[in-house]
Amino acid sequence: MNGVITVAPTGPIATTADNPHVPTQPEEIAAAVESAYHQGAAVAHLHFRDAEQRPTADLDIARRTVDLVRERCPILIQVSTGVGPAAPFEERARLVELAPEMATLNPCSMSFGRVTFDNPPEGVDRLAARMMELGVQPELELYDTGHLDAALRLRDRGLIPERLQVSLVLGVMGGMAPTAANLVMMLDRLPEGTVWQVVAIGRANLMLSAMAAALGGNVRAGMEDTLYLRKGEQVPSNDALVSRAAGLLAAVDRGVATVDETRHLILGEG
Ligand code: KMH
Ligand code: ZN
Repeated sequence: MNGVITVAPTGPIATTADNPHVPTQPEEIAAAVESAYHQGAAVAHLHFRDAEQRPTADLDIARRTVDLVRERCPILIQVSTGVGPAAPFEERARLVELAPEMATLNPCSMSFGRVTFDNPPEGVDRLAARMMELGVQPELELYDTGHLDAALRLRDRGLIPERLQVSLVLGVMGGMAPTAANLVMMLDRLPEGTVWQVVAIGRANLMLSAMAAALGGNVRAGMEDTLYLRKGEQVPSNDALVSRAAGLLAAVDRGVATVDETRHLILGEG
């Protein structure tokens, strides 16, 4: 089956001081997404930044960024409700009011580097329910084994769709270590039919993305997850990571899913 590439051009942490090519302003993010779309990305996972490059849940900045992306290309939009681990939960949750096609749902609180990433159970329930009301497809971000059980409980209570869409996130300090064994262990536990991708943070990005391509998963690519193509070589643009992901899929005889195919595969449309 063709693999879906999600571009994650900008995360919650890195700024242009870390890599001068990280897009941070709405126009820059929209340009990076359009370019990634032409390299094969079908989904754009979006974080927003204020004028000082700080992660923000400001609805005006978010709306402007989303509008600029939509003007440029028909890529599917996935808004991050993670925003930045230190942003207040209720502000983060409001972003789904933009009614994007998809949004992330982080099911558990955890340490995230040196800060606490707060996802209180009652708030997660409310956010999940609101996403259902708005028709926003949730992607569950699973940073550890128990996060899958939390996602299954949401499903069993009817708060998320029956078929799970998950990101297996490896390499966040406070979550699972980025090892092949951890990925395989998580895959073994996913319910039949789960739509999954790997989000591999840092040095193991290439190895774990290659595993995702080889094992039939979807691939996330972008400067949210790594600022280096390989040791000592900074990423020159998000495109370099997106085209590398397309190359990984091609190497295992898989194609790259188009936006229409992705609408069908993930959103069940058409
Ligand atoms: N920032 C990543 C470690 C989200 O944005 O909601 C995980 C992520 C989750 O992309
Ligand atoms: Zn993110």
